[in-house]
Amino acid sequence: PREIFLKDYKMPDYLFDTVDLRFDLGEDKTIVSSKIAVLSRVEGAPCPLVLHGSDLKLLSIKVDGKELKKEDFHLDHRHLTLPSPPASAFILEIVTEIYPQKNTSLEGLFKSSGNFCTQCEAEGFRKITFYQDRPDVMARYTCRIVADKTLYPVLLSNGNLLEQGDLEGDKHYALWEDPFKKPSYLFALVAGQLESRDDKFITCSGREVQLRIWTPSEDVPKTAHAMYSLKAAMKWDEDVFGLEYDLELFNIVAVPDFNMGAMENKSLNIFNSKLVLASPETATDGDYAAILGVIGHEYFHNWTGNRVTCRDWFQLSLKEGLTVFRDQEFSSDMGSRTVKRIADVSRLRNYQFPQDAGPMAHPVRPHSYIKMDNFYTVTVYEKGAEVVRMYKTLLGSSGFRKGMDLYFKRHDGQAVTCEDFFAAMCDANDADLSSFLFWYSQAGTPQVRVTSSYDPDARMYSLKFNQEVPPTPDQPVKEPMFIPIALGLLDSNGKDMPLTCVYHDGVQQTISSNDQPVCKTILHVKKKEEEFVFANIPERPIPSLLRDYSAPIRLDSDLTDSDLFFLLAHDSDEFNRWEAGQVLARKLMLSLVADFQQNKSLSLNPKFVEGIRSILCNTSLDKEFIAKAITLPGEGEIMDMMTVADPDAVHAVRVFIKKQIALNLKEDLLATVINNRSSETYVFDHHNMARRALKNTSLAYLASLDDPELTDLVLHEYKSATNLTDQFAALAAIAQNAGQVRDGVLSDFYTKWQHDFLVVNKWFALQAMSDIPGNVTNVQKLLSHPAFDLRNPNKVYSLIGGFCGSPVNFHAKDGSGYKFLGELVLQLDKINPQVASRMVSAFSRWRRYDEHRQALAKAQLEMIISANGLSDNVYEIASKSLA
Ligand code: HT7
Ligand code: ZN
Repeated sequence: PREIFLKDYKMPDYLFDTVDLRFDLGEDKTIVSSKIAVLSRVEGAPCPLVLHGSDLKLLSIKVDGKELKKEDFHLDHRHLTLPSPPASAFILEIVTEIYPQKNTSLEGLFKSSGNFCTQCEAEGFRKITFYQDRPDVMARYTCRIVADKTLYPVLLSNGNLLEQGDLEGDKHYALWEDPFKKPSYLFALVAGQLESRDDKFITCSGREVQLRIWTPSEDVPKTAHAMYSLKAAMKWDEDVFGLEYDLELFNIVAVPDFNMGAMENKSLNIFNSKLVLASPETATDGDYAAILGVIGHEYFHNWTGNRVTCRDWFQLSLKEGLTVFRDQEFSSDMGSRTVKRIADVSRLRNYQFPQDAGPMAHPVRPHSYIKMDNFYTVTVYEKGAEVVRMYKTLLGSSGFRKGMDLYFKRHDGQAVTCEDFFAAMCDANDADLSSFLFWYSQAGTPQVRVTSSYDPDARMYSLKFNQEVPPTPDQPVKEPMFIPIALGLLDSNGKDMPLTCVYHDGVQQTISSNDQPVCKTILHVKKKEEEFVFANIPERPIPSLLRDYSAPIRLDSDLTDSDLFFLLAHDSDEFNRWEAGQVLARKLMLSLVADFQQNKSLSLNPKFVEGIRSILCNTSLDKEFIAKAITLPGEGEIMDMMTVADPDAVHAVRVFIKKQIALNLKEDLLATVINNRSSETYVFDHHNMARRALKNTSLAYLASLDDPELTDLVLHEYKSATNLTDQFAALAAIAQNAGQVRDGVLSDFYTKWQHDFLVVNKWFALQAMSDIPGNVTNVQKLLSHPAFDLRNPNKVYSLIGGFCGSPVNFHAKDGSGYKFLGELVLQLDKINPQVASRMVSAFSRWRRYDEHRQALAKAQLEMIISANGLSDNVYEIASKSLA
């Protein structure tokens, strides 16, 4: 397979002005006719026009109306080349035949539940027709769709509907025109039996926009929350960024077979059904929140991605990092900012940190790829969002907004780079952020060590920072990063001290004066070693560092346990209160893991239990915050901190602490469950979600004791639940403990929900993720369950992905988990390479485990890589994992 490098980027020699497409959708084949108005960029300098194409049957090709003969073009399995096209503007017409019914890759044009649907990002358009399938080729499109009227009554594409009508032979057509220039990856078509929920939105300038959410008719009642989310997102983008929607129509279509969550095609967003459909009985609070976030995300792409797009795929984070940041801010504004921040940081730590420390580590802007699909990663998305967040931290809200305004003013309608975004931020604020660009080019999570000292006589408090950016594949040596550290200093009453001035590099910087006290500042840490000395500090403070997690780094400080307990109780930065508890928990878990490995008996520090009790019983705290604060760090997070990851020890320790907490706080937990039971009607708002989160977290603690009385309580919660959040939480609580009760409830749940594929997927995932020893056999059995289908990505992610997320069973010492995955990756690769390569990623950190496990996992990777006909997708991940 060929590797593509950022350094080799070249502007296209040909530009396309307009593209007129016609689709004749048939039962066994589809004919795609395209008519492209081509403009030569370098007039008079003849050069070949190379079009991408994959799995296409070429029927005809014409230049300026004249059919080309075989010798006038060259065709291989990836390209169609015209060696000497006309030197000035010309019309290129191409007709191809494709087979959407056989397309199980879910890329290009495919069928999902009987409906036609497209997915063109990143390079799927080339599976539809020959084209310069790259984001810097932007053109205006029309799309005529012709199809059977009974089978496909609804025909949709981007932009505005120009015409529609009947044709002979029970066929009909629709003609769509998108007035905005777009790259091919934003093209979309949907044809099928769908019905819509309709609504409208009046924009800030008074224009009316028709909103339609399309699903199979029986699902329309489940689209109310998606519609609410869409309208909220449209309003938010106007209020916060001054960005107004630009067409009269906005369509969303939900499909059950989709490789990712959703796709932001211009005015025709296509969504995985699980991110559209929700009712209180069939979706959890987590699903409701995910729908809000993803509907927002795809809508926000209309400006950050569509109006201003990426020059090349290396710049993916330009649109994705920025749009994730925007959806995070939107969700924060719609709920609790702290809780959302905690959830986002946990995601970063649990998924992105391990990627940044493994063989697939890559910068936010990668330097190379074999298959672009493999770079839709937590690094590009979540770390990319943190990079955008740092601009806001450094420039302030209004500075950030000025930068965004300038970005749109300069680049509307263009395909640009991360430097263009950076330049807009700097220029709008007259700021010099030069070394900040390393965040785009250097992989690896910076490790920052902070040491403090206090001089009571001089009333000076010093913080010394030392940063290390670890080596990553192809990047052994790194430059220091520009790290914004938000900080406050707490006095002995737990109050923030006023910060007046700080000495840095021998230069005194004023922070605030007496009449306008400031208690928080942002330190700009740019060198490998750097000291900041605060003046006028009356007593030894307790520092609250990296407030609101102001940079995506691993921070290590000289705070003692008692400092951490103090911060947990008093920090005015709620994120850092949670963080203090997590640091304590991580330290505790690591020391118990060491005890476990040395066969010492485990005992839990009573101060830790008391800390949890004081949070649990603190009525002044937000309930969702409490739920987060009493939840222990995940097993992956702890393993990630060990030299040799030991899944069994980490699991045993986490279970031990959970049970100890449950035992010691049983009465408080019981009271929490009883006092926070849900009302009859389900309401999706912060207050009610927070109650449910706290009640269900407490319930899980209690259930861990596997005590018959408590099991009865959990069963009661299961049976009396009036919404899926409570019912599924009770089911999950019971499912922790093997036995008849578990089996009975799992089968009851399936019987109840077998007609709803989205709920059944949760049922698969719950069983797949189970820590019950030897669970691989159960998961193996579930592969042949009538509701399972290897061709549906959601089912694969639930069952196979879920299983790989259970450290004890996936990493079982006998290698059964690895063997299970190895065999499945090869089966899946024949069906859907994108999904297969996501699954094979579970092997990528095999070197983190003991030698015995390493050998077993490596053998599976070697078996995979030596298989015949392996896709480029799986090859890239497997080969990089073995390198
Ligand atoms: N921009 C979208 C990316 C996407 C995608 C990429 C590769 C293969 C399939 C895909 N489906 C959607 C989604 C987003 O981030 O908004
Ligand atoms: Zn996106």
